[in-house]
Amino acid sequence: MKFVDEAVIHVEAGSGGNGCLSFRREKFEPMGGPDGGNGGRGGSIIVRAESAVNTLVDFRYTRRHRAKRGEGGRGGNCTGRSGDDLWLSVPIGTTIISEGTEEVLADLVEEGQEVIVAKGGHGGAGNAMFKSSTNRSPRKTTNGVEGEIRELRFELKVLADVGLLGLPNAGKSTFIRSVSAAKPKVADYPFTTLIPNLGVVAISRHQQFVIADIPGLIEGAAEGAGLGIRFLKHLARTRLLLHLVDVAPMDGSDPAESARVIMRELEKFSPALAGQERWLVLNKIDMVPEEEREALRQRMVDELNWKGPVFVVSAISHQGTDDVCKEIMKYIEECAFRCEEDVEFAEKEEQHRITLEEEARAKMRELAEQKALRREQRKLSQEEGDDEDDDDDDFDGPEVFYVE
Ligand SMILES: Nc1nc2c(ncn2[C@@H]2O[C@H](COP(=O)(O)OP(=O)(O)OP(=O)(O)O)[C@@H](O)[C@H]2O)c(=O)[nH]1
Ligand SMILES: [Mg+2]
Repeated sequence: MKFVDEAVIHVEAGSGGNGCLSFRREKFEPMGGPDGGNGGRGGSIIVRAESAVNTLVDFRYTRRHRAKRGEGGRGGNCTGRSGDDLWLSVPIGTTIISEGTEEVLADLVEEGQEVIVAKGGHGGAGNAMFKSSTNRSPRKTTNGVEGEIRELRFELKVLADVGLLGLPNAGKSTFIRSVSAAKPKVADYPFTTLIPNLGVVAISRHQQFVIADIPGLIEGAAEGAGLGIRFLKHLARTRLLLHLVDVAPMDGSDPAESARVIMRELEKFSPALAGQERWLVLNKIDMVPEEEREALRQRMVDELNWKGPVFVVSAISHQGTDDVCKEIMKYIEECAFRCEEDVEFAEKEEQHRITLEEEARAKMRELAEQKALRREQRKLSQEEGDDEDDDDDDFDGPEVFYVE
């Protein structure tokens, strides 16, 4: 199944049915009075978050969604049948944005959470409604109200507490494999991971957190190089980032410089994301002789002028990974506790999240515009006889799944 994290759809709620014009005419009641019923209500369109849904791919194939209109009223004071509501299921973590105005209509982050995105129109009034002491036989009716019509954008961001960051081959997938039951593919070539993978890390029966492994970043990612930064937006809802650095890269490159590459890309993508709590995790330490490890750690801290927490691990042999997870759990619990106790802190967190999402959205838009421009230019040059392939940034792959 394709992993799709964005879709634009068109929704049309049903219009209300029209009111009916009718008079009661029966054998011994020739002047029975008005009995035209009201029209039924039009169906609304409701979006609901469901854990059984993992991708927005269905909305790529079906873009128009229409709810039924209400039926017209009938004689004998019969109200028309209401149009059925239309339910659209989306994955948990989907944000609904009004295309054009960019207004965020809803953020569906819990199972079963739902929102009406287009309201069905009211039914029109039948002539029976207009009967009064002065007008006993009204011929007036009203038509049903039009249902709401909207262009919506769905944006899915996976929900994780912790996000993994790093160059390709840093060992992100190996790390998530070693600490959770998730089993993303691991290989010694770059860009093994093409879509986000989520894993649940269980510290104890009641203590667990979700960790997200996203495709590796490379220099120039903010300008669209490699798989680009489209997956960075999935880190927008994390509390903590783990920056994995390969301390013994096969190409002999400098680990400190590799770390700086990621930091620069992060900064370009979103200063808010770059400013988020981030821990340095020096991976593949099994490749470094034991007596050199402390010196290496110190050198990295000095060169990067690193002030935050640093961990030294070997994801492949589980060395040090449990310690990282325990510290993460502690940090997440402290954050959650502070959010409950300290209103100011909670507000600051919320504001940070809003800024981050705005920055991420602006960056994605900028990249999409650049891409459209490039496509346009390519089209022009193709018309002039140049034939280059069009690139497509949809990835085929399994859906995002939680593994416990
Ligand atoms: N020696 C050693 N090798 C490791 C360690 N962690 C990962 N590797 C190896 O590094 C290579 C890349 O690991 P991955 O986990 O696929 O790296 P990644 O960061 O997920 O890479 P992308 O998905 O391409 O971004 C694989 O060959 C792993 O076996 C480690 O702690 N020690
Ligand atoms: Mg990977």
